[in-house]
Amino acid sequence: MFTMLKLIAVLVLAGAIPSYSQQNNYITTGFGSPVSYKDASLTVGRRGPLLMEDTEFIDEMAHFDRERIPERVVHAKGGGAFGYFNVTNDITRYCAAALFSQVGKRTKIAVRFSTIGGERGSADTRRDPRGFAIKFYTEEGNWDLVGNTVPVFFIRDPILFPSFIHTQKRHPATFLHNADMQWDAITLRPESTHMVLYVFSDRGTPDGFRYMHGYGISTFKLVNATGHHVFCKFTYMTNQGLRNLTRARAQQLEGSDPDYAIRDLYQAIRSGNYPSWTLYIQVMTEEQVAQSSFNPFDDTKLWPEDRYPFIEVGRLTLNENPTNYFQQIEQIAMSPSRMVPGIKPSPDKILQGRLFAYPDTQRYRLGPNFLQIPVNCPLQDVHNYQRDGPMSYSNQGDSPVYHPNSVDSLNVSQRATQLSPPYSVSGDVYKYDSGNTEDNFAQPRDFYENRLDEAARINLVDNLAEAISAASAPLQRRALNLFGNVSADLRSRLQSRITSQ
Ligand code: HEM
Ligand SMILES: *[C@@H]1O[C@H](CO)[C@@H](O)[C@H](O)[C@H]1NC(C)=O
Ligand SMILES: *[C@@H]1O[C@H](CO)[C@@H](O)[C@H](O)[C@H]1NC(C)=O
Ligand SMILES: *[C@@H]1O[C@H](CO)[C@@H](O)[C@H](O)[C@H]1NC(C)=O
Ligand SMILES: *[C@@H]1O[C@H](CO)[C@@H](O)[C@H](O)[C@H]1NC(C)=O
Ligand SMILES: CC(=O)N[C@H]1CO[C@H](CO)[C@@H](O)[C@@H]1O
Repeated sequence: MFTMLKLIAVLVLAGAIPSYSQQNNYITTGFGSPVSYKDASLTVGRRGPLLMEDTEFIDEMAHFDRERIPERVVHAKGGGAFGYFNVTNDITRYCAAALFSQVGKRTKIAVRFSTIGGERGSADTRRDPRGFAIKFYTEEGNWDLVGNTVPVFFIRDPILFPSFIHTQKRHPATFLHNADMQWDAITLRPESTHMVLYVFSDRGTPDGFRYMHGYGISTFKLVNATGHHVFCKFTYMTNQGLRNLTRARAQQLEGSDPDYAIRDLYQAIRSGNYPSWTLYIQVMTEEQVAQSSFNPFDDTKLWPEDRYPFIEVGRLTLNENPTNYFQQIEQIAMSPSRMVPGIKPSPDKILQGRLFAYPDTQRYRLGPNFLQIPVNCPLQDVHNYQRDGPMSYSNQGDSPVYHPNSVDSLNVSQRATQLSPPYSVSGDVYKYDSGNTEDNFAQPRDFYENRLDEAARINLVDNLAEAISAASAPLQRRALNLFGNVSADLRSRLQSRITSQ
């Protein structure tokens, strides 16, 4: 990786680590000393026992004992690649972020695709939204666009996230997936209806990672060079076309080829068949926010494209496979809190909760110095007053450890200050439960009636009926009530397919 090479070059120049005048070609311990024999441990006689003094054995075994880091609490199974982003349209009237400054400008990117609910060894083709996260290595720091492949989210308040995820994971007693937990939570929180319809449509079983769109879902704020802002949603559409698996095929692949999507991506890139996506923004001014009939900061809602048209920004191309999965994909840390000058958070409650959750879990999953891992390193030097902690690798030498100081000549960037203009907020501090106070069904109804054709409706009903049938009778009735609020037609089709209610 280029960042790794740069880091090593810098350290070598600074005299921090010795440079090797010649490469060796023998096997070593972790501390670099040549191993005497690799295929046997040190024993007293032919039949053992082993000796404590076999430091080569202990070096090998003790490292092995610590090979696993915690898997991601969500999005544990995934694959990824590297590539570049190329600006194709000028959006500087909305956003002053350096990566958008010029048509034709290229920025290195890393992408990680994932399923959400399953463990790290689970099958790629299980019904689920997919994660689709992009890290842009810009000249003003790393910007992470952490999206999913369906355009809406199942809740609009982040405090419900841990509970909702628990219903997608395993039952505490049986360690089995449990349809009652899932349908209990879904029917008690009707704001989940919109996402549930997407996930049980064909969009819930995409054909690998290359044939899906990506959506930032959470609403952000873009600031332009004169300090004016708009609110924004990000969408990146596949140039390969949307493709999905039938339910039967997806279920078959769960058994026969659980790594189907990871393999497909790797092979496509290896054969020079580089997948690409076109990045768009939708924008809303403060006036449009004030006049909107729905809350633009509600992650269960789409911004209708007839009123908020897609504005092209550029093209994302993946042309480089990882050379070391653990170092480049497992250890990559994506977070919506990683923004660059010109991109800011909006009041979106889900986003505000996410700003805390990702770096928090990454400090736990990878350790507090996870930003020093090469794949997470920015292109430019880091200058701050954070020091030490486990595994600190680039500890900024002898530069001052406090601010303000009279020693270094660093100051904040005027550009970053100008692109962070003050804004006002007001309101009564309160726990506002929006489960039933906002419209939960108009957009799901539009999805069912207008966005799906009849063939897609048939698949949706089929997929939903199978899943609801696995729940107990009272929950089946609640699910029918829920979908009856979307459409009487959907309810009656489901009713005829669910036998035990
Ligand atoms: C309250 C809402 C949410 C919370 C608390 C939350 C929390 C998390 C956490 C803790 C991780 C693991 C990160 C890691 O270990 O590195 C994660 C991963 C992820 N989340 Fe969320 N999430 C939320 C909503 C969303 C939404 C709305 C999206 C899509 C727009 C999303 C997309 C992703 C993706 C793509 C990943 C995987 C990133 C990767 O590939 O490393 N999440 N989320
Ligand atoms: C980047 O986009 C510009 C503008 O559309 C185009 O002229 C150029 O060929 C593109 N470059 C690459 C490497 O895709
Ligand atoms: C920033 O946006 C405002 C409001 O739309 C506009 O008047 C101004 O010209 C924009 N600035 C730049 C540098 O594009
Ligand atoms: C740092 O920048 C701020 C704002 O541009 C300025 O007011 C301040 O004097 C600068 N401080 C130093 C030590 O240069
Ligand atoms: C939906 O409509 C039914 C009436 O058929 C009602 O009883 C129910 O509470 C509504 N809401 C939900 C979330 O199911
Ligand atoms: C919505 C959609 O594109 N559905 C397609 C999913 O894949 C099956 C099998 O290829 C098609 O028949 C559907 O049209």
